[in-house]
Amino acid sequence: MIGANGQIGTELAVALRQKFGSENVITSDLREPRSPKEGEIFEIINVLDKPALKALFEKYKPTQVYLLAAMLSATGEQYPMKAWDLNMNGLLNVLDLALELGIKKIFWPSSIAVFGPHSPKQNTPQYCIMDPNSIYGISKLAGERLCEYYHKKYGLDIRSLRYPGIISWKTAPGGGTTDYAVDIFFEALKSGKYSCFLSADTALPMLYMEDAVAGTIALMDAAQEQLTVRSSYNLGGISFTPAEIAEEITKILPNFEMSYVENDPRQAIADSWPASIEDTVAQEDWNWKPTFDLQAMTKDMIENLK
Ligand code: AKB
Repeated sequence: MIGANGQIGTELAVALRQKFGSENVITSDLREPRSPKEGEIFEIINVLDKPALKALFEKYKPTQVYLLAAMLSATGEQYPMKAWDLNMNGLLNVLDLALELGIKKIFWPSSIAVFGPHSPKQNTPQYCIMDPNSIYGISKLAGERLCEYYHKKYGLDIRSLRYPGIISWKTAPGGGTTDYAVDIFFEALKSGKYSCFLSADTALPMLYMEDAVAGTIALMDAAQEQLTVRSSYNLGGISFTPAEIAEEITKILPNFEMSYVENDPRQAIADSWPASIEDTVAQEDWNWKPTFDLQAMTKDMIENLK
């Protein structure tokens, strides 16, 4: 797993270690994890350093690679060329080395950021107009096209999900537009209030980490012939606005106060994204079914963060 110290990697790695055994999962990132555990194999790697990545693959001979290293939407707007470089060349390095070294299976995350202002806003379908206008979304859409291309042209077994905003309590996300929906829980418990950088009525698709991890593993376990999408699968979970999540938190923490900051650059990114996602193709192909709604997620987040 490359980019294993991030929000998704941290929890996906735990699930993969449980499934395959610690000795069979190699995690890697630019820096050491904050709390390395005994018996876990970790390597420092920069996915843009192709010779070092090749040496790593030759050392461990992985059968599957999870490429999670990426720059997200908000940070991407601050460093557009760095985001493009990491998101595109990181993927190309892995795809090329997979072909060269015969690595069997790749997981690469895409995002709801592949959609844009002319995509249908509600229940955005698998196939529709896609005109992303953030560098992150543009890189993810280009990446999806590359994944499908490498699958069709070279037979590479690459699988991908269009993650919505992922909500979790173990590791905070960093640099995304959907991050408010995680920050809000930390602040609600710490200070009893939260100042939100998105407007009260900005609905966005979100998913609880437990569902995201289960969905990722289900996709990776699915038989090849079940999969009809080789770009990236739509993955819907919960759709809610800042006002709705604040209301849900208030049911458990009655003194919680929410305020809103205007003119944050992340608002424009959020406004260009879907409010909700339609994911029947994932349901039909590999039985995707999320289990957490807004209420269950809020309860679980607060219980665990406490
Ligand atoms: C972001 O906000 O950039 C990410 C995403 C939706 O891909 N969480």
